[in-house]
Amino acid sequence: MKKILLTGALGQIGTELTDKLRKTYGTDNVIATDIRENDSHVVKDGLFEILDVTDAAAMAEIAQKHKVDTIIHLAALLSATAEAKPLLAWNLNMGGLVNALEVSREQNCQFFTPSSIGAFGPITPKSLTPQDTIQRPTTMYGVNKVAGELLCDYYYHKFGLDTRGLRFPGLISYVAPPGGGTTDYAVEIYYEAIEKGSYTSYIDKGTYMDMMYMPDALNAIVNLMEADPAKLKHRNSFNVTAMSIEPEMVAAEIRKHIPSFTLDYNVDPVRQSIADSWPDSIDATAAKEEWGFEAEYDLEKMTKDMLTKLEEKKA
Ligand code: VAH
Repeated sequence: MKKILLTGALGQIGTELTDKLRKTYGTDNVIATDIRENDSHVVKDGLFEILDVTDAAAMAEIAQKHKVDTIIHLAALLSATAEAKPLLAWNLNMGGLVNALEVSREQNCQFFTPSSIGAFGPITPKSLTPQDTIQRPTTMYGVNKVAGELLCDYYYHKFGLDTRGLRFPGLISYVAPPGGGTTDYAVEIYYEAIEKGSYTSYIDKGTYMDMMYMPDALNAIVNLMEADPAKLKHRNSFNVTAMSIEPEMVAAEIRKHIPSFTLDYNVDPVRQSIADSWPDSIDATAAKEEWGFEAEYDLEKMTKDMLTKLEEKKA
């Protein structure tokens, strides 16, 4: 039975992944950690430890104390925050990753950390971006993600560490709001459709980006980690996606449920320039062929579920 240390457990992915891992592997086999604590189910419903991932000794101590055999490292600053605080992003995103890889190596843990479509840049082919292609990102977040992919590959080839990772698109969830991302508009639009019946997007119309509903992202993490290693030709950077969308498409889908919904724009040049440097769509063939990746939710099914669940939360 796996014994999992999860960093960044109070973040957008971590909040829901903690629940899924506890249900899948048993509550006592998941040690959720984050730099602070709160009164959420993540802290109250199972094992939780405060951990600053830049503190290598503290991470090693928690891993040893709980005798973990798997580390899922999520703690990181996202693209927009990283662009505003590039040196902090480098220190946290890369320092935290090196610490998690070293603890995994020293304690022979299976390892997962997410990459992102942000690992691609403006000279990458923008449509159906291949699994293996040029990566010259122009953001600090993208530099962190490319370096992270290469570092995780290095730990696999050099030390035999079982490292695995996914290039996530924008993730959409009704549970924990994102923070500091470029794709956050695709979450905010649903919340504000329910709250105000309108949304002002900081990303311009016609700006296509890959997105995925959180349940599909959580399944992808567990399925990749459970995949037969003999079938993996790639390790730390599988392209995964469910849809390539732009704001007007989301608005049209919302109007099927809230006919009066209105969308207008106040474009944020910083996050727009980040979005413009990313692919319009990526090719997930390798993930499908090597470990059976499939997304269950398209825009229509996700929109129906998001609006239903947000209405329930509001009630
Ligand atoms: C961000 N949500 O916007 C993250 C993600 C592909 C986007 O990496 O920074």
